[in-house]
Amino acid sequence: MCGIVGAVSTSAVNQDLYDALMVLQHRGQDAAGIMTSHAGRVYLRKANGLVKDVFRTEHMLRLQGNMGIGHVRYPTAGSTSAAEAQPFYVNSPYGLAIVHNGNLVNADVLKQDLMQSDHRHINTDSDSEVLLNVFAHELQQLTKQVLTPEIIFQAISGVYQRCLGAYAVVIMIVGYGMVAFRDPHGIRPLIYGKRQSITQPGRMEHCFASESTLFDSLHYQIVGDVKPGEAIFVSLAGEVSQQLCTDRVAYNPCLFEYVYLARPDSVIDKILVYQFRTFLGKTLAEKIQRQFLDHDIDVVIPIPETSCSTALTLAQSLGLHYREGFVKNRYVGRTFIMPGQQTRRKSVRQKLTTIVSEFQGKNVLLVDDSIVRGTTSREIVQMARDAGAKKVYFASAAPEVRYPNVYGIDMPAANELVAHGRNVEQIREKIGADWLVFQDLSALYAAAKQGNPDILHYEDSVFTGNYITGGVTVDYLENLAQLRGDIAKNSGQQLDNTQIIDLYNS
Ligand code: PCP
Repeated sequence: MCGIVGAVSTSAVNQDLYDALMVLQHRGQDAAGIMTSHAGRVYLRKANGLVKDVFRTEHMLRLQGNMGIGHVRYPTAGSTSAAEAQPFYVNSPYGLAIVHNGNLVNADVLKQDLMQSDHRHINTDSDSEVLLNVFAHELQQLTKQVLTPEIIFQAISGVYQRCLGAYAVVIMIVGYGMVAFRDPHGIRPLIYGKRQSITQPGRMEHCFASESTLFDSLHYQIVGDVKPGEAIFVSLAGEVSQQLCTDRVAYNPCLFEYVYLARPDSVIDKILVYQFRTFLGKTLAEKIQRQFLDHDIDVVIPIPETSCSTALTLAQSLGLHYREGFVKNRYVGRTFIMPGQQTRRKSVRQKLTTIVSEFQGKNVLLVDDSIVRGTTSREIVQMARDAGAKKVYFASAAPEVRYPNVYGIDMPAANELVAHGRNVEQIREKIGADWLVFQDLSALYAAAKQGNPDILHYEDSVFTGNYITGGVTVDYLENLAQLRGDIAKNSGQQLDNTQIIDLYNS
């Protein structure tokens, strides 16, 4: 996942885009970028680092114009070099720039087609550059005369025919406006908002973003989610056109957005993330009551921060005390979205410390939103014991994460997932807890249904191994694991076989 934003305004957008990226920082800590457009020129600043470090006053002053796009990167495809930070730009036709959240599963085939048949040069390993060039090619084929929204929508129909995978996208068309669209399954979120212009009364300003939260802080009103397969074009003058650009649509947003990725105050596809997570606390409590009727839990302790809302409801439902036994250092980022296992492990100990009084002599139930690689849970169980806990029980608000993600979450290799090929007892042993309980998938569906009864099926591949877009073969998964797994990320250190085995066993 990454965070994307785009705005067409009546005054300079640079500050709004910066503020929006600050709100989206939890979706990617690796790189950030903004491109704006003014009087037929584009202005770009992108680099590795957090938003606050990438943009200095001198950069902000250079980002001129009333239209612009922004991105925070969480690397799932391509490398982590600054050159692969977004936005990407291509000069023909018109001058196009993209920000993209998601992952194309047929990027390799598309890249070959683009180079051999469409004679387009792709300069990076990023699937977002591929996506931009597919759109550019489709648009080029159609623009014999004046560019109209209809032509743009036709080009997007061409993108839908060629691109498989997850893509929430905003593309800026220099001199014309910007178009936002979402893949035919609506896997990654994209929300549309608008507000009255202060400088030009009667005019509206428009914004697209990965999460709704930023609309609040930037005073936009939410118009709604961009629908799967839909494209919305906003011209420089603020005229809006929208169209469904494919008839092969299904509404299947990613379940993991609600479990972990999104902020709790976001509403995605009409589901309030906070309510989703609190609901999971009730269902988890019911499961604990069913499985461990005579449990001897003294206290419920969340593993901050995502799990807090679930843990509180769980404690209330079980009639137990909720205590904050772990303190999170707010200056350490989200460990899951850090690239590389060694960085993530080190960061857990830097991120969390214990308040000994909350553990000493107690049977504690630790609650986390999910167990992915098991990095956090292993460390945390040990820390609870070191702090004097008598028994350490563990509850995961999500079911076992058993399969790689191919739609933009950094879980590329099945053998890195602690639940892959293991049953609950084996996972319990691996993380060192006294007992372990996972949420059922049906509870996640029930939580989502509370918020939006109209969506019947979600993108749930990390729990089920069912990849809804098609195009995900065994060969694809093996290749992904080799290219993107932790071993590949550590290849700069030339690990030998023994070190690789150590990495997984440690
Ligand atoms: C992530 C999540 C779980 C961890 C990582 C699961 O925490 O909340 O605690 O992944 P693992 O099994 O591979 O360790 P963070 O990314 O630190 O985010 P937050 O503080 O928002 O919960």
